[in-house]
Amino acid sequence: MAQEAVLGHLEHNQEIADSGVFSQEKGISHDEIVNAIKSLNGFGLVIASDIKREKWLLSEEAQSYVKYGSAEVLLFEAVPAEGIAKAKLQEIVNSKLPVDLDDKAKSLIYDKGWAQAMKNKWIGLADSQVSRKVEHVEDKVKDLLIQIQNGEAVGAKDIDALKRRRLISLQIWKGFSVMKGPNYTTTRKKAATDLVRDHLQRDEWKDIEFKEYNFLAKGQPTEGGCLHPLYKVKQQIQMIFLQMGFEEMPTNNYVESSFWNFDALFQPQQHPARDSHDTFFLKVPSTTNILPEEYVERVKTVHESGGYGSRGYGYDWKREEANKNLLRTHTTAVSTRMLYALAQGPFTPKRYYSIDRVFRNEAVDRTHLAEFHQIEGLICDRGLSLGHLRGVLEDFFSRIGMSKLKFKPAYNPYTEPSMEIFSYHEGLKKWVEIGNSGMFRPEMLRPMGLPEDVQVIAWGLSLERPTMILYGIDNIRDLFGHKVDLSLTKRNPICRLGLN
Ligand code: FB9
Repeated sequence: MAQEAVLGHLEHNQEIADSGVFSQEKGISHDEIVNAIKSLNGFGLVIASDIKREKWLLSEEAQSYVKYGSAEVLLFEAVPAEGIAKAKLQEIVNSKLPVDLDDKAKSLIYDKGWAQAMKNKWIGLADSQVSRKVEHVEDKVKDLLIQIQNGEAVGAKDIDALKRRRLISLQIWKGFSVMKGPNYTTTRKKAATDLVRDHLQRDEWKDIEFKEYNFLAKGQPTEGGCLHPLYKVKQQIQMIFLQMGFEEMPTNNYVESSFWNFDALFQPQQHPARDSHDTFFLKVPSTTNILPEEYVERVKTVHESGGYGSRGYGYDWKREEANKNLLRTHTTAVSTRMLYALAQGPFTPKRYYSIDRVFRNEAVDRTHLAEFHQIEGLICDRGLSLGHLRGVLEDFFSRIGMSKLKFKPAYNPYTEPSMEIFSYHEGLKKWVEIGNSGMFRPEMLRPMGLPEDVQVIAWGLSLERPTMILYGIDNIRDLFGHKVDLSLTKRNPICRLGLN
């Protein structure tokens, strides 16, 4: 319709002088007229010349100044010659404004008027009393805005001053003037997009007009599956473990007994972490009944009276406590099972890793949910020391792109010594806690049956923390859980951990 209107007008007229005026005369939107002109110009049916007009638009605040006077003049006129208490001034200014103006607008006009009148040194304030500093003022701002509204020229300095007060903004209008082009015709054949059988059969192909290919057109977005950022970071970290010779541990049991999750790790039964405020215990089935009885006895003994150089905790260890089922609070429960299994046969050194969900009944906030994915690595070998632990941590974290590490003594019930791990994050310009580590205690390893000279070094971190930092996500609910925006999954970039 727009193309026909343009071509039809040029049949009896020399030109379309202004596409904006033309669109109003024809009752067709200017955007449609512009698109039609561009298309006709592209095929030489018309010749289009750019028109550009600049127009200053008044803001709502400026329009109220044109009606009621500028804020500073309203404020000045509200101050009587004998002065007035500041507390009463706003009431007087408001009384000069229309009643239907909302309170927020009135308050804005008062605040701006006060600031400008003080800046102009029209008023003064002493002991909460406002007084006039000049006898008379002119409302230059209102006059300038009326000039602009009438399309009259205004000096550059005045324009800048009004722009700085956000009273005016520049509107740039672009349009075309149009004349007949070399290929002008009054009616335009619909451009064909493909050469088809009919064109060839009916000899039309000779003078068909084909639509131009738009090589810049974006292809249809491909729908399909996308990998979640957590999964992508997990894959990268798995590759690092595998490159370092680690084997994955079977973590396909969220439900665990308190025995494997706590007791076997020498975590005392009265430890606060074993309280239902920190741990999710199961109602059904509430207890386990399959535990390696001989090993359980050794664990009971080490808790009550120690052994292997330890004096134990000296409390009455209860089997029913160990039988309680829970959602594992750490993947170290799996590490314990793996080390116990390793101790049942002739000892061979092992490197194990796991990355899977763990559950903690803790207060949730922007960076913590009641569950997270724990990353854990361990090395079990003869004669390992803290030096080996530091070495493997330097190697592991450098592969994630964190080479500047610091270690801080820490406490874990099942490791001694233990260290918190920190790295200097160049992006965040600060030291970031990146994990925890330690050497499993003899009270944990010896009851399993591992030889006296075998040590285990281990460390852990979360999958969510590095993922949130790498993908710039500051609320864990935007990463994990039922409120995740699936488009985040579709648009997030590939994961490239610092490859050292
Ligand atoms: O992941 C953690 N921080 C982290 C890790 C990587 C990272 O990479 C960025 C790209 C640069 C950034 C941050 N942390 C461990 C440290 C803190 O976030 C901490 O506040 C939260 N921790 C979790 C536990 O909190 C309930 C992270 C989680 C954690 C802590 C300890 C272990 C595992 C996970 C462990 C262990 C362990 C210790 C000894 C032996 C075996 C396992």
